[in-house]
Amino acid sequence: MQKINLPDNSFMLSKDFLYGVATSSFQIEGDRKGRLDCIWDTFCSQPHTIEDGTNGDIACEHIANWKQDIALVDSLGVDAYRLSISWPRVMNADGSVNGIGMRFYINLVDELVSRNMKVFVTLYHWDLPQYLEDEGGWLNRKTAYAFEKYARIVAQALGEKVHAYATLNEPFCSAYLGYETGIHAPGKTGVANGRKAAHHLLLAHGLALKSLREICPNSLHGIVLNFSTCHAASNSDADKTATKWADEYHNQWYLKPILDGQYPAVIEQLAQDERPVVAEGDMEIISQPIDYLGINYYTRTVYRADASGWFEVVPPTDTNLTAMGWEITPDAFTELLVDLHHRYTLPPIYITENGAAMDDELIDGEVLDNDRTAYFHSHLNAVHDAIEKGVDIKGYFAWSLMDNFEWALGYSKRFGIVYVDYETQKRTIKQSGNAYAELVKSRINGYISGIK
Ligand code: IFM
Repeated sequence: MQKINLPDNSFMLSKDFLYGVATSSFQIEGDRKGRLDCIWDTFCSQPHTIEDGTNGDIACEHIANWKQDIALVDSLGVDAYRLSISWPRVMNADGSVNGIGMRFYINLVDELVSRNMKVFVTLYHWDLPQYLEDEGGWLNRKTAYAFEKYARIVAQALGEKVHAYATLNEPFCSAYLGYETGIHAPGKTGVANGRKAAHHLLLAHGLALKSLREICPNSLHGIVLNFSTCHAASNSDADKTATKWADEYHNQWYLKPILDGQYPAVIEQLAQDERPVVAEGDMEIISQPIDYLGINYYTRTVYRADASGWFEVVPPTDTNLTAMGWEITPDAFTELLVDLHHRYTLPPIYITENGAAMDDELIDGEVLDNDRTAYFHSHLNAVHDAIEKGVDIKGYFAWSLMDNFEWALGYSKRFGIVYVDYETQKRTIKQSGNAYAELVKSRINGYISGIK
């Protein structure tokens, strides 16, 4: 069996380093009847939005199978589970609480705590209630205040049983894919829309953070951002400048306001009517201190300058790709982490997502996904290298616990370390899941550099 190995003296082989697995509500829960509609329900019902024409109505039937699923997580020996709350499952349109929905998450958190696992809760992993989208969604500043209210209610219900709250998962995807390119729900387009949505998401983060901290002062509070290392296609000044713009537009746009209280310089490249309206005090709300930063990483992106000098993506020519067509670039992961460490005064970091979709086959009850195990091996070693270079990384979550609804690609891509047969809902731990569990279980108590 392919293994995941780390250097003998690695901090990541001590129990001071946290390992977990991650999921999100819409991608696994199913039970659409138990909640209000969200923007992904609407998006999935429109023609040509989802590659395989599917939706989240059933998904992994996690609402029905949650007890077995949590037992499965526990059987991997991990320290933590990262889940997200479905806003339309816990809140009614009139602002009252959906008691059954909230009870589901209270039970889930209690079960995890009783099994000695740390709970990482993300409040928003893209499933905006449709009734809020009907009022403009993230283009409406009021949505940020609705989010604050929702965050308060969840924090009051789950309290400090939650080890770490994250306000948002990957606001880049919500804003850019959802409101700028339209390939994600709600399918809106335009630079002005994308930037406006991003600003309101960041505002929502800041407003909620303040409330979360008040209600649960002993939990950790942060945000989860995704990054793709930006590489220039050539050494030409034009390509290098375009790549810098791309990095600022896609990566730093979300981090710099939080850590430095300002948008990156690329904002000056936008026409006035494409820039977000920043009200007085917004940047102070957005830039409150966070206790940790969640980083999601999958691959790098190569850019070149287009005819106008703006950036465009150069598709990979490499053949070392995942089933998503994403290049496998662990060195770029270390580079990203070290670069962020040098640019900013970072809080402690958790790698909140990392993993790969591969063309899995279930044969004789087994999935021998050596390719995914190799991906975890190289990327965990990339995290080790970043730690050695001084980056304060406290933990790592594999994406994902189990195969699930991969957004605009439906169920055609499998990211799980557990295989899901969608006909029977049978779960089978893949070879990569066993390798991950073995790594997790091989750790020692305490950490003495150089000695394992
Ligand atoms: O499945 C997604 C997840 O919801 C957010 N981060 C990236 C994953 C893989 O595309």
